Amino acid sequence: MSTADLDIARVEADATKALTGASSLADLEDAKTQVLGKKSELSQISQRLGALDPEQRKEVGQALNAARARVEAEAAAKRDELEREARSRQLEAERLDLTETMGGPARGHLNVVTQTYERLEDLFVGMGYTVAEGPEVETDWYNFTALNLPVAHPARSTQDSAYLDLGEPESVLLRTQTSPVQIRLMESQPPPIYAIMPGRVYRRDTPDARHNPTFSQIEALVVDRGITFGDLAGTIEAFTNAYFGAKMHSRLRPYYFPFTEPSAELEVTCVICEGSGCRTCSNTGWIELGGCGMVHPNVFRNVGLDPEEWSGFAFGFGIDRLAQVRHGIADMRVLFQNDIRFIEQF
Ligand code: 2NL
Repeated sequence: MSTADLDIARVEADATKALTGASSLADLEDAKTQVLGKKSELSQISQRLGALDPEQRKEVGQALNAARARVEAEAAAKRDELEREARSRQLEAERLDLTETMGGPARGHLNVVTQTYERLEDLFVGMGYTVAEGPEVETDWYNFTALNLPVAHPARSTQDSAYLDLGEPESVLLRTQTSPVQIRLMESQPPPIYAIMPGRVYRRDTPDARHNPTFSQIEALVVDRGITFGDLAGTIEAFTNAYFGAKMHSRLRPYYFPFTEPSAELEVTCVICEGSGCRTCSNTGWIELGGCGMVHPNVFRNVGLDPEEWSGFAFGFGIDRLAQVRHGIADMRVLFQNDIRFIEQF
């Protein structure tokens, strides 16, 4: 075994080490030039072959070619490996996930009062009622006179109602209730009538926990033959069960409204204590929601209906108030302040 052989083994080992140590394709190119190029140790040994005798030249030459072939194979393998690594790094960096979605802009939702409108409409439509609408600017006739409100009634005062500077003084106003829509309905179509009128009404109230100058009201009107107070009470109980749940009940207590006779105040089981008595219901177990009664004969006469032939009932309550009671909202004013932290809860 010649010293040249030993040299070849050492040179091959060094070359292999230099190649496998390359950490990038550029590194590998440098290492290849260094271990396989013209100035490499392998090339230098080749150049010295001519000085050997033929026997030795053949032997060393073969060993040298074999070593160079292995080093070249090692370089090619290393190149493959580095290329694979570079490709997967690039793929990872440029990864495009076609299943990824952007979500889009956040969507809002209807205000809790609007949601209450819609639930009420759904509920009454489900009971066979139609939904009627009318103007928010009304005449004294539709808002008061036709409803049997005497001329001296306090609701007519400029302290309670918002009159417009239009026509005769105190003849046009922002409606203080939705009842004028009921008058218009009775004028425009013959009975039977089973209808609700939701809408905005206006009163010159100072805002507090239970009042706001602008609020929403819903009234129901039934006009048919042989309608009784029992129909009224049953309808209100059915509504209470449907809207609040089967555990909730209604009760009617004598009251006075000029447009109904007899009239009653409408109360439902306290949602907070479910009737056992608490601070919210002043220990009565009941919460006042609105009013109701049998349509006054004068109201029928005012729209040209014969009170001997037709009878009916009406009831009304505040929609904001209903939302307040149902959701246990302590102060009604938050319904109109549009604080996003409140609005988002519904
Ligand atoms: C309440 C009470 C009520 C009516 C509204 C009415 C309408 C006509 C005839 C007779 Cl056309 N009555 N509406 C009757 C009783 C009570 O509302 O506290 N609302 C907030």
